[in-house]
Amino acid sequence: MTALSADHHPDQQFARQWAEARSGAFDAAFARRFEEHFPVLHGLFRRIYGERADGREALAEVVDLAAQSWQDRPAPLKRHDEHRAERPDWFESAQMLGGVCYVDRYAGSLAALHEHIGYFQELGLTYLHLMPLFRSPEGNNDGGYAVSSYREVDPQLGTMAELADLAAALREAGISLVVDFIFNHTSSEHEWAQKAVAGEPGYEDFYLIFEDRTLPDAYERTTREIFPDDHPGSFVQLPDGRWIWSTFYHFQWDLNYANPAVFRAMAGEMLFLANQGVEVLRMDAVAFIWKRLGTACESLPEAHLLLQAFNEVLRMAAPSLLFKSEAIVHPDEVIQYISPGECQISYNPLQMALTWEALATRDASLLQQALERRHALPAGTAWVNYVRSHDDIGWTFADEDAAELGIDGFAHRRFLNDFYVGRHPGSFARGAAFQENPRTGDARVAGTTASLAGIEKADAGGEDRVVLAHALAMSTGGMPLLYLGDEVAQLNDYYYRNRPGEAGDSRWVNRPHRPAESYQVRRDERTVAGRVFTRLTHLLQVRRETPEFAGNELIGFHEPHRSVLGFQRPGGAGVQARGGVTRVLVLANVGDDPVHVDAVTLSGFEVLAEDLIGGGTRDLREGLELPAHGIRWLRVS
Ligand code: OTU
Repeated sequence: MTALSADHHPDQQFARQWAEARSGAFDAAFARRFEEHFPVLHGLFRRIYGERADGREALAEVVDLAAQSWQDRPAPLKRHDEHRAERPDWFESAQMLGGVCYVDRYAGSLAALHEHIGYFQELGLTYLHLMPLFRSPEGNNDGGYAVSSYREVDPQLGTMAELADLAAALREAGISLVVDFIFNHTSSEHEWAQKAVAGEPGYEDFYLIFEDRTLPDAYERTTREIFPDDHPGSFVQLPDGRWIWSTFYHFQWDLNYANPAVFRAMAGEMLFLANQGVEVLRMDAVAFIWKRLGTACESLPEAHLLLQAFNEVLRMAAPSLLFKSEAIVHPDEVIQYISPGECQISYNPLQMALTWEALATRDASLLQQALERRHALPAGTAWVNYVRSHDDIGWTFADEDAAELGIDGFAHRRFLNDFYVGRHPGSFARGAAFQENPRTGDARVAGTTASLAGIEKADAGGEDRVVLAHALAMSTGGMPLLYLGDEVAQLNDYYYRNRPGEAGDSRWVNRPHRPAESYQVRRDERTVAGRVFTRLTHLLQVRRETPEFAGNELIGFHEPHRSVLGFQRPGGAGVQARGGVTRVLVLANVGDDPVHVDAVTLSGFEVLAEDLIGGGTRDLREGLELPAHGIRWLRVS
């Protein structure tokens, strides 16, 4: 595909005239952004939809939606847009800290969440991801990832007005509200889905429905099975015998983005949410949104064009909103979604998986290699570094990278799965297998941080590993994201097996209810919860006070022990502008034995280093003791 920039587009004239015709109706702020973004959006539409007349119609409607949405945008949100524009790098600061929770499991309801804002501030949260909270089918709804209406909150959690209230209260407290935009699929109960199946004009092509198995068979020759426990392949059969594209659960039907009306409809839902005060949309399952016969139907070029086009729409009508990419795929693909014009922030699944890999093997080599090779990002973007999510851990490292270190990817994944589900002799972990596919040997692992790290099994290194994993997420560069409850070492919830609608999906093992008792004793260091909480909150405070942790720049630091991970953080432009010549040296020991880092290894630095975690000064001529699972943050020059 050629990169047709709008400026060189033969039909650029159309864009201009079109802009002029409309701009009379726009206020100055919108008109300015329209002029900047419309040509790009137009170019993207041409690349996605070609010359189709309905493509042009959809584009015109999208712009009308954007203009209307801007007009309707509440004044406080417009002020917030301006505020963000003054500091466009706000999300790269060392002050950023994310949290994630389920509304029902953490608080009960949207209204009840207000009571926890004080605690969120105590932790220092600046970003709160509420797990899917939209209307969804009864029973199994994939934890809300099957959406029946993007404009209605699940009545058990509250109302859309309450969501907007909560967004305002969070904003007031310095916390950005993040919600999922589940845009690859809707639930089978969504109005569009019902209309599509009924063949209602205008909706027939909203989904991918096939009369017989001919095309599904052809597609399935190259697609991957994502939820094989639910159904084989990528399609499910409708009661009338037809087949519909269903990448995930059988009740999640993939939208057909080859139809421009789908883009228009989803742009409308996105703009609606932006005006409720949502500041970040977590773009769910980005890799899957475009299909082409003969390909894996993942991460196709059009998936990127669609995200860029959505991004242009938002830039016009809700300029401060960010997209967060959820691409849990090969690292070469993950990186492609991250740019200021596509997704400004992204989960960092590689660092997450390799942190667990290093803890299991007691060897930091693969993680060290990934940080040196795959951590860099374009300016104006940031990683979201998490220790675990509500999902499984997928071992998404690149086989090529592993091979360089003499590791066979397939065998290593098998080892990691066995290790983390506790099948490997001597394993400290208590995890559950997710979507084990006997045909391909593929599997993933679910479990809370504390259970995977050894606390549930009362392993001596358990608490240290929880702290170590979080310390890495706080220091490699990017925003750390805490799964709320993990800071008080919550354990697996095995009761999901007795809850209908959850029993068949082992990810529920790592989605416990708010651990109220652990929170109560979080100041009591005689308890596990108290010790983990005290150590983690200390690290969080140090991170906030360490400007070198802003931004994303990372330089590897080689320490000869295989169990030691080393890197330096020079800090962002802000630190350098203040004439800073300091950096933070991070050393972490993933092994079960202490390590002595000798003076020669540290001889490139001035002799005195500031120990940011332990306090005081270290004389590097004496070398450094790194305890088992120990971490050091040293300000060096
Ligand atoms: C996402 O994850 C969500 O995080 C899951 O909770 C949902 O079930 C799913 O989408 C469907 O909406 O397969 O196991 O990147 O790994 O998008 C998690 C590819 C998933 C997938 C990811 C997906």
